[in-house]
Amino acid sequence: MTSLLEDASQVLHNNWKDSFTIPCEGLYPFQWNWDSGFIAIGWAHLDMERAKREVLSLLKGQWKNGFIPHIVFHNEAETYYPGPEVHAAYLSDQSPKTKTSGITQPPVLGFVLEEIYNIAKDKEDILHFIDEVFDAVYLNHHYFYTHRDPANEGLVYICHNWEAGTDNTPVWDFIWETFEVPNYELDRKDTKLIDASHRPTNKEYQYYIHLIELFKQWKYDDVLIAGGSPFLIQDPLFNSMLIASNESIIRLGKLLNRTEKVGQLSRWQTRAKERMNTKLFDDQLNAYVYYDLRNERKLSHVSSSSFAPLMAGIPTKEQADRIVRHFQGGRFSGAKHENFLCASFDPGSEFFNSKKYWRGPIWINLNWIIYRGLRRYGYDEIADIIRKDTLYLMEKYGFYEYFEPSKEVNKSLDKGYGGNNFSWSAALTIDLLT
Ligand code: 9WN
Repeated sequence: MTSLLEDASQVLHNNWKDSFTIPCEGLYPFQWNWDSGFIAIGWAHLDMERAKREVLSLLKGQWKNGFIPHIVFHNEAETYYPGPEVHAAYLSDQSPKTKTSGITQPPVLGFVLEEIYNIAKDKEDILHFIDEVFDAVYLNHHYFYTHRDPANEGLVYICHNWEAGTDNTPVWDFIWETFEVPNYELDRKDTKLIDASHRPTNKEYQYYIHLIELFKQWKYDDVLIAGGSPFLIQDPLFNSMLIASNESIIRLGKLLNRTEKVGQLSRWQTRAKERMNTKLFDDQLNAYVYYDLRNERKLSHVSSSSFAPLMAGIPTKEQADRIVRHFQGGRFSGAKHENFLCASFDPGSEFFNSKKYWRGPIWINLNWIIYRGLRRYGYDEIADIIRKDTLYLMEKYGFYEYFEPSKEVNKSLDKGYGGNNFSWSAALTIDLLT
């Protein structure tokens, strides 16, 4: 093992809590939905039984209607806000006994299962496991297409910025300016644990909490949320993850002879891919953008989420060629390739901030998603740059949560941003190295 691989493996071992992996000691002390997916890929390389446990633990939080929450509170911890009592998922008649939040995150589980299948040496054993969890993942996709697509158009909505996974992307600024919020008493812990200037502001947290308070009033009823939530977005990353997961469970379903479910998934899939291209591809920006259902408008901004459709095979070759220009002397690479790939928000925008969370810094899961997408379309050279940049940042700073994109600024830094020993940074490094 190289030492980077050993160090990455150590991070996962340290963050393992008996049956699941926390994203980061202190900062994120519970099980998170999409984190656990990326983490399971890392475990699959090291210890297949742990990869399976990770997935089973996440599914313990699944609701009766198929919904999978963004946090599962298996354990108690005082270092995170908002905890289970703020989310109060028990208000919904769909929630399980296990404490959870009442909002979700990008649905990566379907393609994670296929990744695990591909990594596994004992195919029979892993297929047996996938057989066990297949219906739960199918039910989750069924939930999305029957509860999160009120106009029945093939794209699903998210109702909270935490559902996007990209919590404070500047795109949400344009939603916050559409409504007022009361002044909630916040009990933030994150800003005491790491540099507060790298985190969202208190004003932004007022919006985050306000949405949760509304959903609680509505007992997390999807019809009321779709009818009243001021945040109702078709997000290109979220829909791409669902489409990539559909594709994977269609393939796995065929191996398992789940003919009827494969048929239904394929119908959702065809419509979803078409709609991504007719509704979310922006011809001027050469990228996928966001649609604000509440205010019926496109939010035309380019973030790293705009490139995620590559991984799900959504763009035509011509669209993909146009997307790739952002990395070849375009705004993300910089004209002279002065940036590491891939910033989380358009570095040429006035809203870009290279240090602040999802407003600019590089995130390793998005790099991995974009790397996979570029490989899928045969852009091997540029995919290789993303892989090299990712491994360079890990090697130089360690497994931080996010990183500075500017090569010049990086020269004077000795660490990354946000939490350290962050699980998905380690897990996906393992995958890129093996
Ligand atoms: C809210 C756990 C999560 C990631 C998100 C990331 C951050 C949480 C927070 O941490 O969000 O879910 O409290 O800031 O934005 O993508 O899943 O690592």
